[in-house]
Amino acid sequence: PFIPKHSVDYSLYLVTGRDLVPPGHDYYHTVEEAVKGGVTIVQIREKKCDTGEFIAVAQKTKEICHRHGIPIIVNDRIDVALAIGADGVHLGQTDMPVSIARSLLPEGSIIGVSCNTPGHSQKAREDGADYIGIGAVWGTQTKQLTEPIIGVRGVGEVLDSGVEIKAVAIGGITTGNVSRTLHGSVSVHGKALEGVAVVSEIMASTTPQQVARRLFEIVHGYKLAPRKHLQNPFRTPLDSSQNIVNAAASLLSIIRKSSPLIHQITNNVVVNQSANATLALGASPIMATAAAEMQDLSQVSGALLVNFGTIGDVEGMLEAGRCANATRKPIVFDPVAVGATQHRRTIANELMNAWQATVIKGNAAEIGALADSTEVQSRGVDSVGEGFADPASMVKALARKERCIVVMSGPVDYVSDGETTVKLSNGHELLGRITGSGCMLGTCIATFCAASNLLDTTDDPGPFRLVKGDMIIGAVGGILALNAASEYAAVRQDVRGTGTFLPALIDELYGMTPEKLVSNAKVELC
Ligand code: 3NM
Ligand code: MG
Repeated sequence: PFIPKHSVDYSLYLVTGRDLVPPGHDYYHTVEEAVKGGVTIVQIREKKCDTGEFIAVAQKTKEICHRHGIPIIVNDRIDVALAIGADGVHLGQTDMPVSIARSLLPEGSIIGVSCNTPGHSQKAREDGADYIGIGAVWGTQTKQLTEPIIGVRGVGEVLDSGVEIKAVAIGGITTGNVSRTLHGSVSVHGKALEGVAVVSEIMASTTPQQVARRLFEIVHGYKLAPRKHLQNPFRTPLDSSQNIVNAAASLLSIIRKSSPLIHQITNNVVVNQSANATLALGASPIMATAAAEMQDLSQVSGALLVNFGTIGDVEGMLEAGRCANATRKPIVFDPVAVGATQHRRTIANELMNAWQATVIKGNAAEIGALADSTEVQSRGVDSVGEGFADPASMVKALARKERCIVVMSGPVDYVSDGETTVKLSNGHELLGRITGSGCMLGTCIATFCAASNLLDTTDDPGPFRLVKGDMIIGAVGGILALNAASEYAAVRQDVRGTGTFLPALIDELYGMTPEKLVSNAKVELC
């Protein structure tokens, strides 16, 4: 083989499809343009033509690739790979076994295997494959699929079983979802993709070079800084709790000054109180649920809250999140009672496949369910208390897995971005005695995250950053606000029980100041 195996770059893997090339465009020109745009490896895939034609097309494609210093892989056909001196082969689950292909091919040949399940990737690793192609991650028109679409979370599971093998995802990947694909496709052990494989996005394009360049930039940017979708280059140093508290408290002034629109899809138990909490903080609520209006709303809103307490319009939730990611608005996801029913687990999975949450907020039972923890059994909406031997590590691990901020609320609240973990111990016990205080917490966090996003005035934050501001600061701000308000409300003369506590809580959010937030804060770095 022309390219040494160890130096192969899987960042942008083009799989060919001659039949997809648009009328008036030439296949070889498309491949060459794509390579110039940044394709790092090509697989020639011909499902319909005779062997003679396959060899002729593969030979010419190889010349283009090698002229540009990148490897060429042949789909399925060992004979064609041998005939043209390809750098390797790509094998499907029903193609020749890896060991036989290995014995027939020259030493140093690259062998890739298509994988759809953790079992496939485990076997590919045992068989000594060099890389795996995991798919289909999204729906695709290019190939008649014989296995289910697995979504980004499914890719994460397949990655987990093939730990040492390089992996790309394939199936329906476009410039629009590549960022989501990379961010979402991560195993619990933190293994990520080496790159993405595309067919139609490049082959069917009339501007293959531009499309390839765009894809490459996103993949490359992501690989340089896999968690960068959360990172503000001007971010607050997170090395002292006082820094964090001060930065979080100052966001309240931004909220009051800019009055961001907070788009909330929430459950019908709490719509009214959540909207009032938003107004009390100085922001504007809009409680819209129809999918058809999400695109327009995402243009004008400052943040999105998706709380699926009474799971209504899932289409609206899916579309709202997609639009929020596209317009770089923070998304707070509140997976109410996610562990309680299979339906909720399925919908949570579907939502998290479709978009990248900025903050996931839940009580111990919900966070435990998302983390697949057996330590805490979900009991519907009622949290069972902290419940974890080491809550800080659990929250941090989930933040790493989901690549977002995770907030676990309870008598003590934990917040982590996967690196920094903060513990907040203020708040009043009455919060746990009224309905919807957790939902209001989601609202407060979304409001503070909107302010943090506004604070960052970077014009073009690059294709891989999904939000602009410092979201851990936003999350801490939202928690501090509700906790401090509860403490002030609980000691008021006019509060005689849970019924009078709720309006008092709204009053105290209304009367909140940055100074009060700072003075009530009990924040520690874990
Ligand atoms: N293999 P597009 S999906 C060739 O799931 C191929 O293994 C798949 O084409 C798998 O980028 C696929 O146009 C087609 O969606 C991908
Ligand atoms: Mg095959």
